[in-house]
Amino acid sequence: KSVIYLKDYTVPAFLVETVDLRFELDATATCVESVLRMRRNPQASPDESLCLFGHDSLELLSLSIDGVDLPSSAWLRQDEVLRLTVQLNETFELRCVTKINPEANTALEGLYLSDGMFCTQCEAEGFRRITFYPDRPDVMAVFTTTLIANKNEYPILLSNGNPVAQGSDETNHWVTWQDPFPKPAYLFALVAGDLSCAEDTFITQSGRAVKLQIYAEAKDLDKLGHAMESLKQSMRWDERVYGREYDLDIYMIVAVDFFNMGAMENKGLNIFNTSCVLAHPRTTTDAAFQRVESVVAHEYFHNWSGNRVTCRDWFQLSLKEGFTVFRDQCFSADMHSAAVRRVEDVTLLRTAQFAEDAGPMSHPVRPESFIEISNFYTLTVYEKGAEIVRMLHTLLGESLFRKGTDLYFDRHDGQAVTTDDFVACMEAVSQRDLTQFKRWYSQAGTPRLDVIDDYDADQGTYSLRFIQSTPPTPGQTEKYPLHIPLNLALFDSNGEVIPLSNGQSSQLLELTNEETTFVVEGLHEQPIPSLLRGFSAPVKLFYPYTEEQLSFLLTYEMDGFSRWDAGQQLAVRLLQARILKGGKVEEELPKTIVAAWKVLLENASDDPAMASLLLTLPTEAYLSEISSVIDVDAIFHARRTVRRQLAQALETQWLTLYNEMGSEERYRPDSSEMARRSLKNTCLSYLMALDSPTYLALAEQQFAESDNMTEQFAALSAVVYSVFTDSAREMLDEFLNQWQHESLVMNQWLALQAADPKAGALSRVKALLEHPVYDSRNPNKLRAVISTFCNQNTVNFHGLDGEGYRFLADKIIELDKQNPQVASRLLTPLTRWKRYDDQRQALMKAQLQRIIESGDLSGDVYEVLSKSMA
Ligand code: B3K
Ligand code: ZN
Repeated sequence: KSVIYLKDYTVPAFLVETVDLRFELDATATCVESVLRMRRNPQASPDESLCLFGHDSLELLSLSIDGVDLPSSAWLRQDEVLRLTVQLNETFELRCVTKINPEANTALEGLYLSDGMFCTQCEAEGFRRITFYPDRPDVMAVFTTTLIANKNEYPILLSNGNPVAQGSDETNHWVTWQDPFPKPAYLFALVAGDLSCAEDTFITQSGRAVKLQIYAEAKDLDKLGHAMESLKQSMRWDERVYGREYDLDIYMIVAVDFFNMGAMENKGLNIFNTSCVLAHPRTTTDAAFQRVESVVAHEYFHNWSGNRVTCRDWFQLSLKEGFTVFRDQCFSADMHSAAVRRVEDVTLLRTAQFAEDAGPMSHPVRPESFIEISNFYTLTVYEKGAEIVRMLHTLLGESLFRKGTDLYFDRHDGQAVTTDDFVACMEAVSQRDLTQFKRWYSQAGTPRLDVIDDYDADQGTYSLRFIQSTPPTPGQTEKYPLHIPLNLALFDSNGEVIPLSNGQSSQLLELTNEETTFVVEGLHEQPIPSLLRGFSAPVKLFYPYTEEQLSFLLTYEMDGFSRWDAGQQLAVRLLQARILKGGKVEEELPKTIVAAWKVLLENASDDPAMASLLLTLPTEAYLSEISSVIDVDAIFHARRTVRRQLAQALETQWLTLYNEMGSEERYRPDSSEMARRSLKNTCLSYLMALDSPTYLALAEQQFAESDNMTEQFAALSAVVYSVFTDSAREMLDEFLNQWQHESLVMNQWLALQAADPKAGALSRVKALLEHPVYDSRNPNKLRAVISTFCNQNTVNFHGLDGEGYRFLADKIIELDKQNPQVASRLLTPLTRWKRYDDQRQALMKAQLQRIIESGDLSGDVYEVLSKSMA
């Protein structure tokens, strides 16, 4: 298995001007004809031969150049590469015919069948499973695609761009699509099937009408309204905030049930996992509504950040992903509460991305090498990449940042570029030197920032000393100081902010050295610092806050993130102390915590969405990430005990708030109603921690009476996680009965049971795998059961009999043959073995070893395994 390096990049030897594709669609034998107008790249060396990529599964039927058939001696085919050995002109036409079997394609990459309909997934390297092609993102061409299929079985035929011709005979029909914008092959898509569609129109800022279509199976037609609204909002937002207008006459989204990830931004024809597009109040939780909104926006924003300007090579993936995540984060922040969205984004980063960056797969946002690029669609490339763009935004300010993106889109429209090109635009508009800043792209690992302060009462001076360091990561032992923007505020003892030297209430410090000292003069008392407001840089901050200071910030800080974080750190203190004692500590809760939570509860209705976050204890995942050795049982019990004690100590308050948040109104999916439901359900889950039949009755009532999935499912979850196992069983059965025909609801039903921490979880999970609603070919189902069990049901997955680990290894070995991408993802929890005690380490390593020895592994699984065993 060979390693590909960024340093080996060379320009393509040949360019493609136009591609004409013709698909005769058939479930088991699809014939693909491609005609490429090619020319030698004047920038490449003139004696390079033509290389096309093609997967082993391609059957090559014929190859010709300028109308002349080539004999098989005219090429060499080896390891995905077809090298032409004949002499070529400056320009020529290459015609290639291949045969493929979509039905046998279980990897769900290239052309495959999802519930009987044809669809494609080409990013990153799926196009080479369709035909031989210079499948690399810096080869951009104009595509024309003709689809031919049986007209009864596949009445809808879609591809990128605009439909330009069609026709039919007795049995078949055909449609030709043309995409005028040159694009890399990874943005190609086609769909053929029996689909229904919701339609709308969007008038762009320049007055053009764009037809919007969202396709799904007929039974799901009533679940498309939210995605349509989200799409229109995204289009408007990108015009307003980035000045970007949509460029084709039609924008299509298709929902498919079999999909390896969330969605794909193919030009003019997005293909979505049903879970990221379908939404209806009866069947979809508020969280899923929000996910639909943000994924629709994300894929739409790619039309400029990704499609019009794309990546030169896959090492630049964060150029489009980091930037687009930043854009979708800002969009959601504008649509809802900016503080809430920031807290959610930081939570994901600090738990999952920090854990990735501390593990064996740690890599820079712009990686140096890979074996399988699919393994690099990571939280680091996406989420840390978005933080880098956010820091640029912070450093330059709103208006210069916008000038920078304008320049970027203008300068590079129609090109395939690098993260350096992106930063160069920011440098050009700001006249700043961002050379050091670019280390964020090349240096892996989470920086640590230690802060030591000192107050000199006689002089009235306060100094802050910042010391930064980054721990070594695989392949990168030496680390250099980063350019860290740190947003600082100081408070006096009355809770007022102290104006800083810039006359403002907060100041942006730029820490560029290993050590930086910042001094404030003319103070009358020792200030309380709020460091890293808004989480202005993706670092681990260490400052010895006292409990009083944290309570103080929880009360007075108006930066939403920092206020929330103060509350979390207060809880972290308590939880960590108990984790050290094994978790099952019954001593009384400290008064500071109870008092803080009481105030939060009393003021909760001012901002219910934020209150719900403030009142939620740090997750097991976060507590694990910040542990030196992860003690799964202690973490679980500590968290559970503190929850119960908080429920006990403030029982009346929880109940009052629960009732206050209850509503007689009909369901609405807007922000304020979502916030209300979120807070209401947080209260319910605390009340259920009391194991009292009174609250069981309350949950049962909510389950029975709610007219929406958010409340129904929250009630079900609360009961499933409670001690009332008989009631849980009944409710689960009732829920199954009610929703068994809704595949997405069944995913939730499966996931909820897979996460149930009660003893015996593994055998329950194994039973779920035999359940009729389960389907081992469907990635959503695999994730719902296997991934949920291994990532969320920590006490059972990490059971000391090692059976959880064995189970996962068995599944990986089985799944790697079917779908390597999903198999490689599922492997993650085992790769984190170094974080656990010796006994678990040994058990985990034994299973990794067993996977290695199981035989012929995919590049995907092999890469992750070998790196985690190194
Ligand atoms: N660009 C796609 C991800 C493709 C993953 C390929 N293994 C979705 C997105 O980030 O928008
Ligand atoms: Zn993306």
